[in-house]
Amino acid sequence: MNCKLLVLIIVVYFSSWNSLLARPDFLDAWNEVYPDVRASELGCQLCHASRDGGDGWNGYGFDIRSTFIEVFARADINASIEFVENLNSDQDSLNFSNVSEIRRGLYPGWVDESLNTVFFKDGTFLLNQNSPDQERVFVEEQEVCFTIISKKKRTALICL
Ligand SMILES: [Ca+2]
Repeated sequence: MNCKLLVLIIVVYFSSWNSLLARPDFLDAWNEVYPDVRASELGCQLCHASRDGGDGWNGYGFDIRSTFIEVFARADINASIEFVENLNSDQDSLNFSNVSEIRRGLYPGWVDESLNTVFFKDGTFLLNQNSPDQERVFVEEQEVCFTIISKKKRTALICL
């Protein structure tokens, strides 16, 4: 076998292997930041459009990806995850932050019905994409929320 061909095969093999390892590493990091929350049940689709991960992210995944590359120079995925907590990455109409959705057991990257945008590495995007799960674990656009204030001046957000 030609030596250059052998080197090429080895490089392709290990670069593929590394990219396969990267995705579970990112999901593990996410689970470290938010242990025991329902959103992790989505696996790769917490952030990616496809069940198998890869190119194509929901707004939340793309915000994390952009932060990871542009703010933290690919050095700190945990910090990147925390950095986007206060964004409304899925653009839900109630403006719930990512961390607010995560704490409510909702998916921070998906809204109800086919109102989602999927973003790709090359800067293109697809509008009006379906969420990956039909269960009610994302903000419903018709959801009604209001704030109540107790006699002790404590506030709570109630959503119906
Ligand atoms: Ca949101």
